[in-house]
Amino acid sequence: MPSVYIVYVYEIYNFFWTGLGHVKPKPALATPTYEMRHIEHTPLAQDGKVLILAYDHGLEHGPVDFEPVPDSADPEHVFKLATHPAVTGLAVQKGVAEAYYPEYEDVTLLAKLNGTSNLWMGEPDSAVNWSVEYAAEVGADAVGFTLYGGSNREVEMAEEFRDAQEAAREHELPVVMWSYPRGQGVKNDTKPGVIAYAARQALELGADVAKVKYPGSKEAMEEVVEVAGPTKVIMSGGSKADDRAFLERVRAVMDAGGAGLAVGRNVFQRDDPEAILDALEQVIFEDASVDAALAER
Ligand code: FBP
Repeated sequence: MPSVYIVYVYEIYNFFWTGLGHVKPKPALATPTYEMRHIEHTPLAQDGKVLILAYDHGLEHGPVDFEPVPDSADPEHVFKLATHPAVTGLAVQKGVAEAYYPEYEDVTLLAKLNGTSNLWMGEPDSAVNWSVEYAAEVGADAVGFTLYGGSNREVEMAEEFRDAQEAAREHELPVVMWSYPRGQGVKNDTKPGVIAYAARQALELGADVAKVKYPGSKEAMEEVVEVAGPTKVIMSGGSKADDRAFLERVRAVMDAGGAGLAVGRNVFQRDDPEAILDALEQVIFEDASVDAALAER
């Protein structure tokens, strides 16, 4: 029978079946393929969990972020921290990767492809500073890209992301989106609905991991994780908080089904950064409570 008739027969059957109050069965969704291939089988995830040490602050915020612990201005100090077993990737810009990564090839290198200084006063935007091809040549195991949804520059940024994401697929590199709504279209970038939108945008545009701000509660984070589908959701560390408050946020993210954390200042602005990495290892990878993680120290 020609296939067109088969379709007619199927549609007529459905018309009567659903007309009788039956729910039309939905075709099973195919298993997401890129997610599985690019994250689970790359060093960026361990047991499906992610702990990225972010160190692009020298560009994004300037040396002021290194003042609390002056040693942190030295990239070597942070590359050494990235050898902690809990760290699944170190996010740096091109110049830092070129200068230091060759000595630390055991570190999983996440090439942060775009970034802009705090000296820029225009609508939120981020210059693409290196290509995926060049990052792969330097040794990158993953790439990262900021998208400012709601900025007047969103369209151009999304187009730049498209090029990077497709090149990353060719190189089989997982893609992390720093999904930060801000700019003229965004009144409040910490509203749960805005953060959920940011996570969804990461899924829609093809990111494997969405790095988003904490939406304020475990319940709100559950919604964020839900709408991101197969895209893993990780929390952005934020400015330095005390140990308990910080770990409680991380615990809430994990309890909400999040995959982990990308953190900078809450590690390298501490006098004992290894101690907080130990605690994060417990909470993220060993499912420990905050009390248990703090008691270990
Ligand atoms: P923190 O954990 O220090 O917040 O770092 C995460 C990060 O996304 C960095 O990669 C980036 O430099 C910084 O935050 C950008 O912060 P913001 O744009 O919110 O000032």
